[in-house]
Amino acid sequence: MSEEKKIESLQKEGQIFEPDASKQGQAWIQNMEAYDAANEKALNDPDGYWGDRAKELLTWFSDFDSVLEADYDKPEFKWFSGGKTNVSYNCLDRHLTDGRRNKAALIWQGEPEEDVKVYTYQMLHTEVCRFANVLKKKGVKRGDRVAIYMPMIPELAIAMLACTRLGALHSIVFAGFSSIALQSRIDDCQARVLITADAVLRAGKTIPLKGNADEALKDCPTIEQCIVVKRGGNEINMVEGRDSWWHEEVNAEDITSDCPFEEMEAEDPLFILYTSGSTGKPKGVLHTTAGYLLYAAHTTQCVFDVKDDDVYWCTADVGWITGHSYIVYGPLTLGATSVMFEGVPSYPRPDRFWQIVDKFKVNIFYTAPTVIRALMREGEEWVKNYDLSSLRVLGSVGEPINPEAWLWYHNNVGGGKLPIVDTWWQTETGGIMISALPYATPLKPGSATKALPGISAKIVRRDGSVADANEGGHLIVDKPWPGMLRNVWGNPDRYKSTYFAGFPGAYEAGDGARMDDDGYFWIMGRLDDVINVSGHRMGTAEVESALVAHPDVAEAAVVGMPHDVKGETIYAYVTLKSGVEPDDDLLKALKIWVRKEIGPIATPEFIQFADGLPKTRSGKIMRRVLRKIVEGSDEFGDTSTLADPGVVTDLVEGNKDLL
Ligand code: 6R9
Repeated sequence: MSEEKKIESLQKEGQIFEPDASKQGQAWIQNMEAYDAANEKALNDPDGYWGDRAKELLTWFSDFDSVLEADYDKPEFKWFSGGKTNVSYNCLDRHLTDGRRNKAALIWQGEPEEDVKVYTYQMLHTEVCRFANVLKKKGVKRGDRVAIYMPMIPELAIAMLACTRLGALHSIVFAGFSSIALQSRIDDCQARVLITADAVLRAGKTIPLKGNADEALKDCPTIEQCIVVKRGGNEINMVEGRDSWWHEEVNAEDITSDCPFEEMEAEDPLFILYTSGSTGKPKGVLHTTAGYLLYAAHTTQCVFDVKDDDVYWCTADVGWITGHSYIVYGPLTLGATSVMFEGVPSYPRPDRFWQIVDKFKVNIFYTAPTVIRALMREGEEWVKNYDLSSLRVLGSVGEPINPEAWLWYHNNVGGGKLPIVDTWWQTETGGIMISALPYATPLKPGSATKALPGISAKIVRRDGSVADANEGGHLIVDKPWPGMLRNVWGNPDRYKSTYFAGFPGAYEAGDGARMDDDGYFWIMGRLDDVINVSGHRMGTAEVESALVAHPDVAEAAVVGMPHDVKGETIYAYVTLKSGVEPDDDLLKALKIWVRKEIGPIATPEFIQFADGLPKTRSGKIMRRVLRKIVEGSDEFGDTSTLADPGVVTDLVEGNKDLL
C-alpha cells in the first residue's frame, strides 16, 4: 500500500498497530494486563504504590514518615515527608558500589565528529565533586540559586549535579535565549552565580554566548560570580573580580577530593525552570527533591524500558524540561548510559542523527515531531545509509505527532516494526504522564494512548463534568503524582490560579484533548489553540495533521481568524517541501484534501504559503503571533524567544497579499 493510501485508511478505520508478539513480555510493564493491574493498585492505594516505588528507586538517608499529604485548597502537596536523600548521591555515589562505577554514565558527542567524551560513573562523580567544591568556595550553599546558561556540553550536566550536591537550586536558561530573557529569569529567581560559556558551536558556526551573559549581567545585581567554560575559544570579555574560567577554577581543586553531599529533606526545592514562553510571561516552575527524582526515574523505566546495557539517547536540549528529566536525572538515577549531543540534526548533513545512532548503537531514541517533520522533508534516503538495527524503542515529545510524521518515523527509522511512545507531559508535570508502554500498548498514530499507572487524567467540560467519549474538553489530573510542580517561584497566587483554580481538586493542564471509545487520549494542543468554527470545536493540531499528510506539505500552522458569521474561520500557514512551487491549483487541492480528511467544517478558508513559521527556539510554533497577523494586529507581544524574528515580517507581507 502506498504511504498516502495507508494514511487515508488509518484515519478512516483508526488503524491500530498491535505490539510485536515476538517481543511482547520483554518490557518493564509487559502487557496491558500488567498495566491494568499496576494502574488499579496505584489508583486505589497511591501511598502503597508510590511508597514502594520510592524505596525501590531511590536511596534514603532517613526513611519517610508519610507518602503524601495533599491540600488542594492551599494548594500544597508534600511527598515523602521526613525522608532525607540527595539527588547527586542517587545519580552518582551509589552507582560506585552497585557494579556500575566503570559503566558509561554520559556519552557526549560534540558538534565536530571527533569531539567525543565518555564519562564513567566514577569519572562523573569526580568532576561533580570538584566543581561542587568550586561552588562551595564561591559561597554557594543550600537554598541558593545558581543560573546556568550553557551549550550542550558535559559541564552543563556536571554543573547541575554539583548544585544538587550542595542543595543549591539551578535555574537553567536555554542557550538559545536572548540576554533579555536571561536577565529576567535571573532577576526573578535572584541567582548568586551564573555559569556560562564563551560560545555555542552550532551548525558549523561559533556563536558567541558570553556577550549575551555580559549584557544580561548589566542588570543583575544579585550575581556575584560568573564561571565561564571555554568551548569556542573566541575572544571574550572577562570582568575582574566577577568572572573566572571553569578550567582554572576546577584545576585548582584537588582531583581526588570528595565533596560531601547535603542530606536534603524530600520537599527541599531542587530546581526552577521557566516555562518556554509560548504563552504570556514565563513562570518559574518549581520542582522539589525526592518526588521529582522518583518520578523522572520511574517514568524513564516504564516508558523507555532502559536496560542495563542499553545506550539511551534523548535529543532534547538540557535547557528544557525534557533534557532535565530524560538526559540527566531519570537515566542517571537508574544507572543508565545517556547520550548527550551538542549539534543539530541537519548539520553537516540531514543524516547526523542516524549516523550517531549507528555509531553508538543506540537502543532507545527520543525526539520531537518538529525534528521528524524537518528530516522527512529531506527525504528518506538519508536514513537508509545507516544500520539502525540497534534501536528498540522510539519516542516523541513536545507536540502532537501527526499520523504522517508518525508513519514516516515508524517506517523509516523503526523499520516498520518499532513502537513509538508518544509522550504527553509538561514542564509542570516533571515527567511523562500519558504514553504508550513499549511492546505492551496497541498504538494509534497521533494518540498518546493511555495515562501511566496512577495518573488520573480525565477530560472534563468547563463545569467539571466528565466529557463524553470523543467530546473535546479540558485535560485535568485529579490525583497528585510525585513529579508535580510544587509552586511558581515567588508567586504562589499564580500557582493556584493557573493550575488549581479552574477545577477544584484537580490540576489543570491547559491542554485540550478528547478520549476515544477505547479510552485513548488525543491531545488537541493548548486550549488557546482550539478554534471554534460555527460552534464546532476543532484542534488546530487536527487540521495541521491533515495538511501535513499531503505529500507536498512540509509544515502547517493553523489559527482561528475572527469571522462575522462563524465566530472563527480557519487560516492556515503552510510551508512546502523543497522543490514544490506554490500555485492556485495546489491551494485548491489542499482545501479539498483537508475537506476530505476531516470534513467540510475543517476546510481552511485561507491558506498562506510561507517560507518559514515563527518558532520558539524549542521548536514550538508561536501561534499567538500567527493569530495576531490574521487579526491584522501588529502587537505581537514578547517575541524575544523566537528563533528567527525575521519570519514574522515575511508572514505579515504574505497575509496582506492574500486578504
Ligand atoms: C515536555 C514538554 C508542554 C506542552 C503541553 C502540550 C505539548 C507535549 C505532547 C504535547 C501533544 C504530546 N505537548 N508533549 N502535545 N502530544 N506528546 O514539551 O513540556 O515545554 O512544558 O510543553 O507541550 O501542549 O501542554 P513543555
